[in-house]
Amino acid sequence: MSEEAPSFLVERANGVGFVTLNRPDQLNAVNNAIRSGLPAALRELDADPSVAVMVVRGAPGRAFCAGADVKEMRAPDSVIAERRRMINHAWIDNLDKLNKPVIASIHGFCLGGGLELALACDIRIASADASFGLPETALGLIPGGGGTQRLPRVIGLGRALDLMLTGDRIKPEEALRIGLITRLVDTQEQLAEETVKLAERIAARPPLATNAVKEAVRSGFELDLATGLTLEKTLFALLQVTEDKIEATTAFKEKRKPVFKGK
Ligand code: CO8
Repeated sequence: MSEEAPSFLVERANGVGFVTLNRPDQLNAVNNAIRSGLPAALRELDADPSVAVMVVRGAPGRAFCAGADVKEMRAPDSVIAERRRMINHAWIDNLDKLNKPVIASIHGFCLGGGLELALACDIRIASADASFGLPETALGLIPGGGGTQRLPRVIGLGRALDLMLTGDRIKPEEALRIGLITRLVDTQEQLAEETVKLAERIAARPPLATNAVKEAVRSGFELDLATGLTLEKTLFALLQVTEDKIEATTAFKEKRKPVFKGK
């Protein structure tokens, strides 16, 4: 792979937007081009009416993503400036602002910032060659892309602390068992196929309802139960008057396939 090759690729097909990390020789480690470009690419797909679901994946090879590019790491001039930079350029946090669902399609190494990126996605599917870990303490660091916060929310406090304090890598069967991923297939080829099938299946559903589910669950997770239930009711009420809801119930009565417009 020449240095001129783009660090990530963006494609669209059948209602699905794909962002592919494209540094396979460096195990798709996150460089500045990815850090600055990937959030904007996802935002663009999120705003594109032809796209209903997004997929983040790694170019074929040995990794989804082996984390931040360790070779680019430099000691900052000032810790105050570094803290400010980390907060202002929290690129993975941008995924929290996306309305449409994002699927992380994971093969090979999924480490450090790579796992943190996957944790910011809504569904994680992996192939049997995947391995997961947050090795940052071995570098004298802590996960800085949301791992300390999102991992406990996904797999629970005890398991998250175990993974972060040991830096241990876990296999996909274990990741499936503890809920870090929700789908597991055998090969990278199957992963590519199953990811597309899954994304297209979700993309075929009424998009306003899909996005509302994402909002209800993600926002509600940070709220107390009563406020979350109110949010759910508000979104439910809003959906009641959409053309897609009327089409879905009419099609059910008429025993035909509904045609959704995203309105
Ligand atoms: N950064 C830069 N280059 C990398 C990285 C990386 N994270 N990982 C692998 N590479 C490169 C190697 O340098 C090597 O390049 P080259 O052939 O030019 O020497 C190539 O990829 C292949 O790697 P290896 O030869 O090391 O392959 P091995 O099979 O021997 O080992 C491992 C694979 C175990 C994955 C090993 O490469 C490794 O330990 N990599 C580092 C993993 C790591 O520590 N990741 C965490 C980084 S810190 C982090 O992510 C903090 C996130 C903070 C904010 C969020 C931003 C993303």
